[in-house]
Amino acid sequence: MKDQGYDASQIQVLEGLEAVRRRPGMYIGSTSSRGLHHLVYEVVDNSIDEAMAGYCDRIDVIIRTDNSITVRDNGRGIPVDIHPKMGIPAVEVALTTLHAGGKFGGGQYKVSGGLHGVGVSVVNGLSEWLEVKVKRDGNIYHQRYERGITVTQLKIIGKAKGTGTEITFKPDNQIFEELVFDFDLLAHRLRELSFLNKGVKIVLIDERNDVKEEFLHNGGIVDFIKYLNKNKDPLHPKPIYFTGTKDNVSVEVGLQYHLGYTENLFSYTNNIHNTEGGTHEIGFKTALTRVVNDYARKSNLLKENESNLAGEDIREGLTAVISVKVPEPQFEGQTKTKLGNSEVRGIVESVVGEGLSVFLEENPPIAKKIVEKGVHAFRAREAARKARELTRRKNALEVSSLPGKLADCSEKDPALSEIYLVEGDSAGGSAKQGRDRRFQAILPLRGKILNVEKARLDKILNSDEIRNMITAFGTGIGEDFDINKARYHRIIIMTDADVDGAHIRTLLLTFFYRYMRPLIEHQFVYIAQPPLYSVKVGNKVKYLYSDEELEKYLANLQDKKYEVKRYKGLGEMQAEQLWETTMNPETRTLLAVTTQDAMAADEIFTILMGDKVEPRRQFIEAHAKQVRNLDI
Ligand code: 0RA
Repeated sequence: MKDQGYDASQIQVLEGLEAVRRRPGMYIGSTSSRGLHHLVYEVVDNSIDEAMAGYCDRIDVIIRTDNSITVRDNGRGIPVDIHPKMGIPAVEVALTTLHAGGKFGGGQYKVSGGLHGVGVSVVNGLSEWLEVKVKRDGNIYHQRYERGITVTQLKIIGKAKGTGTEITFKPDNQIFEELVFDFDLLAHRLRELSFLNKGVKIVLIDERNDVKEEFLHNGGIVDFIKYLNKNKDPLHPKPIYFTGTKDNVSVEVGLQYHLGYTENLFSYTNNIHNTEGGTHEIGFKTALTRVVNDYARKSNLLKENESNLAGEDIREGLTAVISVKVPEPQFEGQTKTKLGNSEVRGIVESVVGEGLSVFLEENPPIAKKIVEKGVHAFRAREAARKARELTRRKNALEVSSLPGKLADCSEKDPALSEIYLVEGDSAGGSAKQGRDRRFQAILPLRGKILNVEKARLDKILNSDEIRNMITAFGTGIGEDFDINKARYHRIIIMTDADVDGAHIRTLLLTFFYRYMRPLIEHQFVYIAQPPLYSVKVGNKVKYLYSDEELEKYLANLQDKKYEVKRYKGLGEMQAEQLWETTMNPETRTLLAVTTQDAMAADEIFTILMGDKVEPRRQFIEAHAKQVRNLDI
């Protein structure tokens, strides 16, 4: 009887994980680098669940030299007893059955998950091999799987002190296009998790080059806010923090104002970043606007005849983190990252409303500063609106409103058109000659474009370079931005491979990020990759795009005679060369700019362009080499 049951369930298992292998994208989004890293997050999420249940305070993530990954925790250990229906150990059920994750423990309240939470079996199915070790009841249990199929029975392999789970897996090269893990990417997510789960120590070890980083934040999201604002000048010394629980929904909110103008709101549900916001964010905004306006009136900082401050005025220069834990989260929106649970709105609103009223009453000097900042923002917004109307009217009056420097393409379909933003007039000239004018437009940009971090919208609009870009793109800017009016669906930044070029590129990205964000969200923005070297052997020329590439190529040349040329700027390249190496869609490489990581982007932008000189200098020195491939 038992054997029969085992067979039947094994068939089910094979069918389940076969489906995962046939359509991996359905389960982990993609089989590119992003999907690869998703595997790690999936396994770590399970340990985080164990931590949130209060049984685990340490998680180690190890990148092995063969690019396999170990995730180890000191939780209770995945149960090893025989599953009554399946007739195999519970741990084997968890690893070989689709959607079994977390559900087999009985009455387990699994808070993590959502977008992730597809279960460790998916990771198993997509791994060349996976080994699990469980420490429970004084024993170490071990089992191995290959491409999701059990290849050894669960065995005791030693004595254990304490309890825990250790999973090591090697992503399958039959599935993934990319197999190399990125330390910084993993570090970023693990740091985020450590902020969101205070007291859990997460250690990331890279055995490929002996690097180790530890994340532990007993201050939780208060530490998170400090981290986000570390290169900013705060308006008040300490982040403000509220917490509360109602109907099984727990809410944590941290916020701190800084002297800059940007609003940075990060919302999370069950540790998942909600890039599209949702009901928790609406509840937060509603409470903030109401309480600050009430306070402003009560304390006479807003006069009777003055209108209320708008939400966006009150959020200028605000960094906030909203973290909710919801038993059954519902996600909506284009990328399924928008929290939809309607009950959460009121809960967050009341936690923030009550907490903030008390805080403002008890801290009048800070309250006054916050209100004054809002009033200031309100006036600046009015000024910007007037400036915008002025530019709009001016444009309408001009006969041909496209900038004179723009060499437009003849194609009229935006989906087929691209524009190169080229550093310098001389490179701009080569690009104009080298391009395919049917679908490639060229806009040369001169000098250092305005430093957008320091300036307000009304000032930015005064810059010729910026106005040329806005007109060429056709989209408008800020509140008026309309992606449907974009004249090109590819906007390609082409700068020199030196520090100045990196700086201009970052300035442009900052500008897009702050004022034309949908361009980035729709993946309209790209970075061109001009070669760094050419090597001439006889009359053959080979272009190389990095130092490593050059080294490899030269090593293979052995005794042949060759001539290396290093390109310092695009201007040194002939028009045909520029076409061949950097602009020809058949042969070029473009880096797509993503918002995958608004937080890291903001950090880099702020460091590179904020008012503080020292962190900027340090950053440029540390990253001058990599900055070429900045993927923000
Ligand atoms: C279900 C029940 C129990 C623990 C776990 C799952 C568990 C799963 C993972 C995955 C990675 N680390 C984990 N740690 C624990 C509890 C069983 C009990 O009552 O002891």
